[in-house]
Amino acid sequence: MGMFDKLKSALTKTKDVLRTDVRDLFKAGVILDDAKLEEFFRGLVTTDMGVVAAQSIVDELKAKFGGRTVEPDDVWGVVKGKLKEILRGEGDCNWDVTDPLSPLNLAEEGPTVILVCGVNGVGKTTSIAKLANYLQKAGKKVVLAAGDTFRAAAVAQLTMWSERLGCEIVTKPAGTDPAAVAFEGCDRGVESGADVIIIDTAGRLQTHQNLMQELGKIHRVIGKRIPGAPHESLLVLDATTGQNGLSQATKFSEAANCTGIVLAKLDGTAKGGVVVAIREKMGIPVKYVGVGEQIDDMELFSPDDFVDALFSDV
Ligand SMILES: Nc1nc2c(ncn2[C@@H]2O[C@H](COP(=O)(O)OP(=O)(O)OP(=O)(O)O)[C@@H](O)[C@H]2O)c(=O)[nH]1
Ligand SMILES: [Mg+2]
Repeated sequence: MGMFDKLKSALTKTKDVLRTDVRDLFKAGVILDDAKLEEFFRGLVTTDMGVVAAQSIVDELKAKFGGRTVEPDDVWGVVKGKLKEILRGEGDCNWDVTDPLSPLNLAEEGPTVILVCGVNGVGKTTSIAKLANYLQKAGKKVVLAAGDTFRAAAVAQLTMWSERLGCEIVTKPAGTDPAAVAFEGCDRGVESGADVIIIDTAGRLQTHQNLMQELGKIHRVIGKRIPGAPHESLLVLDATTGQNGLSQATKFSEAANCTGIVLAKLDGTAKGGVVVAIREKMGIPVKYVGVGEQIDDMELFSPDDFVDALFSDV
């Protein structure tokens, strides 16, 4: 399956919401009145894109077509155009869609360090494996650091991925200070001439202040070993939690100075519109989306592809 088809298929559940709710609203020759716009608004909100974005789309439709008969293609053209505009934001996600590494802020010299954090079970470790796979395919030498020392199984999980990927991994016994693992991961990366060091962390709740402080410490320790690092601090969010996941983002962003979001599990949810809400509410761009459990089930986030996939055959 090509990238676009994979994205389309991942968005199936979200597309279903739009398909069943709104397909009949914009038939050729039908007058676009307030009742239809209200129903469309509800359909959009059901995808978890947030009321602000949904309202701005409906407002634009009303201004352009309100009270008139419509051509479906014209309506969808406006909807897609507006969504793309919102998702492009300030233009900070206009990366090269042909290069999966282009969203990453790579170090100019020496290894790039990527710190990965998020709530329990959102998809951090799997996303790290997917990212490492992309990097290795591009010829980069990767070192992983198993900074989730909270659970022994977490080290085993990342070790399994490192073996499958054939990349080096730094591990320490369960209970070790995760900042020490991160430090050693950086050490090892520098010594071995790695291009990228990716540091896993234990899942944590944003409400646990001590764990948030621990994350801040990991971030600081990395910067002590490699000035300017981490170059990327990725927050992984679980798309299936929709907008509820957004409350996590601010606290993590404060603690780990997040530079990008990986939205995992987009394939399992009808709330794919959450990408739009993230864009509207947070200052951090979505850089990658997870579309399955396999190693190559992650895609660079492109506003155009996302919107086109979302509205293909609606
Ligand atoms: N369908 C789907 N499943 C995913 C995706 N990403 C991760 N998963 C699954 O989600 C589960 C949790 O993934 P992990 O990578 O272990 O999550 P984590 O955030 O590291 O979890 P903790 O370390 O326990 O906090 C696993 O079963 C993964 O296979 C995705 O994009 N799509
Ligand atoms: Mg994990």
